[in-house]
Amino acid sequence: MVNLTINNVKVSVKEDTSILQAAKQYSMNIPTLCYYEDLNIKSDCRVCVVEIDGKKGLTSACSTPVREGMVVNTNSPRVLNARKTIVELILSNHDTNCTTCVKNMKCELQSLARNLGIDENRFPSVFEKCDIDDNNPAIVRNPNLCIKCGRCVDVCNNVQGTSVLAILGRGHETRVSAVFDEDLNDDFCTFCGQCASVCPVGAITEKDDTDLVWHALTDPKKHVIVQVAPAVRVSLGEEVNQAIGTIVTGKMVTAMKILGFDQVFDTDFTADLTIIEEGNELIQRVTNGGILPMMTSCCPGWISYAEQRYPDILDHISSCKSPQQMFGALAKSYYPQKAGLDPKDVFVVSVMPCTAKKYEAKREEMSVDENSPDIDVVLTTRELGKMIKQMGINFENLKETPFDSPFGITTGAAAIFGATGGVMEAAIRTVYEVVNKKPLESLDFKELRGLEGIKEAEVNLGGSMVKVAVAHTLSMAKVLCDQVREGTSPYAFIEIMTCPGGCIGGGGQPYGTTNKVRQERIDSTYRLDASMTLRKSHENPEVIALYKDFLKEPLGELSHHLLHTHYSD
Ligand code: HC1
Ligand code: SF4
Repeated sequence: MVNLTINNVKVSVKEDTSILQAAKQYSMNIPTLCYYEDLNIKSDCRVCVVEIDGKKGLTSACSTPVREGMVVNTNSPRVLNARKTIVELILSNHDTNCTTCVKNMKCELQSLARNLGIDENRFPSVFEKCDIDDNNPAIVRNPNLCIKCGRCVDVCNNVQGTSVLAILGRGHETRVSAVFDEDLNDDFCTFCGQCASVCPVGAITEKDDTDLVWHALTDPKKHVIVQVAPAVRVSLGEEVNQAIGTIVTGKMVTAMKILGFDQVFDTDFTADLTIIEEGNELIQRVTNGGILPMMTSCCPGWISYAEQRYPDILDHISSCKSPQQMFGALAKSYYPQKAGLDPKDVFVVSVMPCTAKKYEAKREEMSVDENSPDIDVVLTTRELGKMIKQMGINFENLKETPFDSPFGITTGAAAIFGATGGVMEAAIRTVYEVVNKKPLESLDFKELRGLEGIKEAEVNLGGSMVKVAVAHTLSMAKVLCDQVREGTSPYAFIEIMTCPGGCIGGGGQPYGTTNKVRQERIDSTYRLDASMTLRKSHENPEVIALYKDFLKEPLGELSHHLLHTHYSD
């Protein structure tokens, strides 16, 4: 242990702890801007400077390890003046029209300026307005708000390994941009939104579609239905002042009824359906000598990545549409038929933890009727939080309401879709029982759970041991994709999710997502699974009824038409 003094408090911390972390452990928060837990230390912005006794200059707390006997002052007049000067200089080259900024009240720069008491800027403005990049369906990049902290570049390069964003130019010309100063587009961006998730200001955000939904909700001709993804119920609470990981399913449904949705359905239903279709596809590939390993297809960030960088392995990807899109296809075919509605009047909204789902919904293949998309609008968890606040709903006091039928009964297998490894675990629960014709002894595949980058398991299918693997983040996906490309992959089935932790860590989730937060959301996900009576997708009675009444059989003609697609370069 290392003993030192921070602000007259004697502290004792492990070796190699930074001054920033040491202070935090003792409840003293040093302000930061370029620093983000779990990302690389950049030490660029110098907002976290502190004064160390005996040292002439100021020191960055994020990058300096503690030393025995150190005496640190995190708030001396010299420190405060330096911090204030740094922030004023940033503000002098920033669009300071805070009230119209998408991150108003959620902006780290804004709260830093407030905490430092900056009422007026001593430096003249050198701000010059430039174009906003909002040409893609998922992400808006507003360079006018960028403070060049480099967090987005770090997550894009080092977590995702995609290197779409870069810091270009020098001096006054320094800017964060997509490579070659291009707009973000699907030639190279996967729309995972991890950049938006870590941006401290409003420079990269999801495209805000809340107005489209308000508009539909007030249109008397529209029958507006909504589906909610598995990962939203364990994170939405953070948007409405609940503790991290609070499971808010019932209150969330009530809130959406108050917002005016005619029916509130559960994406978990089509997650169960995906397992039936995808599980049968796997069994068919294994028994008919089809292309293996099969790879999951529910994550649109991963699909984009594969199309851009691994076009030669696209036939490994399952032909199943994602649960979001299976829902959309049924919502514009089976549902209006059952509810006696004209499909043209049905307006379908999704609430997803994901920015890439906005892009997925607009892909050409995702329309039963080629003139209109199956999903009309995709909102992120953050956007739903915003609508709840706009409506003035006191979330905490809401009563709980169950999801509506016929897409309302779900299983524990679907509940875990939002955590890395969850889709694989759900698939194994079904495939094992279908192939081996006996119940699985333990439903919990602990080796597939948690934040390890790549996880593996072995399953006995019809007497032979089959290997499966799970990867999250695109840099981990790359490891498994290279094996598939080289023909050395030892696996029969691979799950890939783009975002760290899976969808619970999606680019549309509440701000402040760190590994600690991801783990809490994951724990809630498995708690939810364990609490459910039904925990296997093939036991979902509404899914069984859907096959009986409408689809007839897994991988049948109607399933192929509605629930499957294929990807090509
Ligand atoms: Fe996901 Fe999925 S798990 S992709 O992360 O397969 O977004 O939550 O809805 O579609 O079910 C997202 C989450 C989500 C789909 C499912
Ligand atoms: Fe979206 Fe989930 Fe994929 Fe992230 S992991 S891109 S949240 S589907």
